[in-house]
Amino acid sequence: MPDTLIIAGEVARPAELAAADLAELPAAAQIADVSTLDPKRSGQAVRLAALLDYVGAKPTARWLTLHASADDFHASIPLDAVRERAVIIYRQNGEPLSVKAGGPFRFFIPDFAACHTHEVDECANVKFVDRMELTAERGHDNRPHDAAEHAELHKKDTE
Ligand SMILES: Nc1nc2c(c(=O)[nH]1)N[C@H]1C(S)=C(S)[C@@H](COP(=O)(O)O)O[C@H]1N2
Ligand SMILES: [Mo]
Repeated sequence: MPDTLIIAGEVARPAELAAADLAELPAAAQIADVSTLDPKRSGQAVRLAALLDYVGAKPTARWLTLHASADDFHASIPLDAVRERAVIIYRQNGEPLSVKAGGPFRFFIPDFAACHTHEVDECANVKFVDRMELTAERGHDNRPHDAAEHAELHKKDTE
């Protein structure tokens, strides 16, 4: 499992960041306790908007693709829909976010739609994100399309 997060594509300054680098982003970028956004979640996060500023996202960046090479899961979402609300959870109790919790980096949209109902749905809360790619056009996305595919995917959670 890679312990860095790559941010690439339509950005002025592509970056590869460790959790310690995220922790050094300014206080305004940090969410000390994610349960304030969603009571079912916990940990420390940084705002997507702060990361976009850090890498210098270009105006040509319209889509954000979240890649988890660990299990070959990918979601591509319109950047404008998540720019100001999505966060990346990267720590819990002072430790790197565990794989069990979707770490080391977990994308999280606080007010997601139900699974497979919308481009920005719960399925886009990608766990084990190792690369975030900004593009002009939609990128790779293999989220489940319907309830049957979704049930099949979640069977893996318990295997
Ligand atoms: N890497 C990765 N991220 C993933 C998935 C996955 O299979 N692999 N499943 C997605 C789906 S379909 C859902 S509904 C949510 C479930 O997150 P939760 O287990 O934290 O509720 O994670 C999403 N993130
Ligand atoms: Mo889902």
